[in-house]
Amino acid sequence: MHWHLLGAGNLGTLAAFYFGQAGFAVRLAGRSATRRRLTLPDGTVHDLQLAGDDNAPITHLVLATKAAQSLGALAPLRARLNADTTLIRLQNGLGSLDGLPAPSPHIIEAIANSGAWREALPGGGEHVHLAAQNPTLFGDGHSTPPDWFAPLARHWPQLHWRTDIHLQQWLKLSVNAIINPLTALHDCDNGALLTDTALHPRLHALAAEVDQVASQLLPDWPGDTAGRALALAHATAANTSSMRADVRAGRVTEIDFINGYLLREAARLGIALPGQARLIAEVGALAPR
Ligand code: NAD
Ligand code: KPL
Repeated sequence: MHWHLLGAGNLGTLAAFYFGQAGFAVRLAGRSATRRRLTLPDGTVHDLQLAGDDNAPITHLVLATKAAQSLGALAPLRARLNADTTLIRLQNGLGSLDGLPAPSPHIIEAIANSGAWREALPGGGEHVHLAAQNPTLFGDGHSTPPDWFAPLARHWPQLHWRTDIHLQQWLKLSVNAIINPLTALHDCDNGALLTDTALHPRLHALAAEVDQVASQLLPDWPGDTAGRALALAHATAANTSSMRADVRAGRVTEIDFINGYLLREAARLGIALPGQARLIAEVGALAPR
C-alpha cells in the first residue's frame, strides 16, 4: 500500500516517520523529494528521505497542511483523487475540506495532541523536533478501523481509533476556541489565562457561547468548556499556543477553522455569538486572513 503525504511540516513528518516504521511506502504529493530529520522526545534522531511525487493516482493520502492551506493544496491533485481514496485529515479545527468538489474521498479525521516544531537543516530540508508525545486519535464514525490501522498503531505511540471522533473533535475545538485566540490577543503563554484573573469574565462568556452551540449539536456534550480550557491551560502552562505563534510570525492563523467554524455552525442553528464574533475580528486585525 502506498501513501502520499500533502504537507511535510511538523505533523506530516511525524506521520511519514510512523507510516515508514510500520512498513508503508510514503511519498510526497505535489512536491519533489526532500529530506527531514526528526528528533523524538527520547532524544533519538532519525533521518528520512521523502520521495517526490510520482503523479500516480492517489489511493491513500495524509493531509497535514495548515487548515487554511487545504483546499489550495488539494486543487492540483483533484484528478488523482476519487471516492475510493482514503484521506486522513491531520489538522486542528473543523471545516477545512468544506467545499471540496465531488467526488469526495473517504475522510478519516485525526486529532493530534502532540507538540512539534521545526527549523531549517543546514544544506536543505528541515529538522522537526517532537517536544511532547501525547495521544493521537483517528476515526471516521465506524467502530472498525481499516486494515492498515493495526500495523500503524504498533509503531505510532498512543495512536487510538475512536468511534466518537466527532465528539472528540468538538472537545478539542472548544478549548482551542478559548485558549488560542485569547493567548494570541494578549500575547501570553497558556498559563497566563489562569493567573490573569481579569481575563476570566471574558473567558467564561466565550466558553458559555461554545457550550450553547455544542450542546445543541452533540447529545453527549459534557459542558463546562471554561473548566476544561482552564485545566488545559494549566497542563500546558508554559506553551505558546499555535495561534499566538502564527500571529507573532505574521502567518495566517487557523481561527477561521476554530472560532469561525463555531460561528458558522451557530448561524446554521440560528444562534448569534457576539463574543466569538468580536474575538474573531480582534484576532483578524492582528494576522493576515
Ligand atoms: P506546518 O506548517 O509545520 O506544516 C504544514 C506543511 O504544509 C508545510 O511543510 C508546508 O510547506 C506544507 N504545504 C503548504 N501548502 C502546501 C502545498 N500546496 N503543497 C504541499 N505542501 C504544502 O504545520 P504543522 O505544525 O504540522 O500543523 C499541521 C496541522 O496540525 C495544523 O492544523 C496544526 O494546527 C495541527 N497541529 C499541529 C501541532 C504541532 O505541534 N505542530 C499539534 C497539533 C495539531
Ligand atoms: O492545541 C493547542 C494549540 O496551541 O493549538 C494547545 C493544546 C492549546 C497547546 O498550546
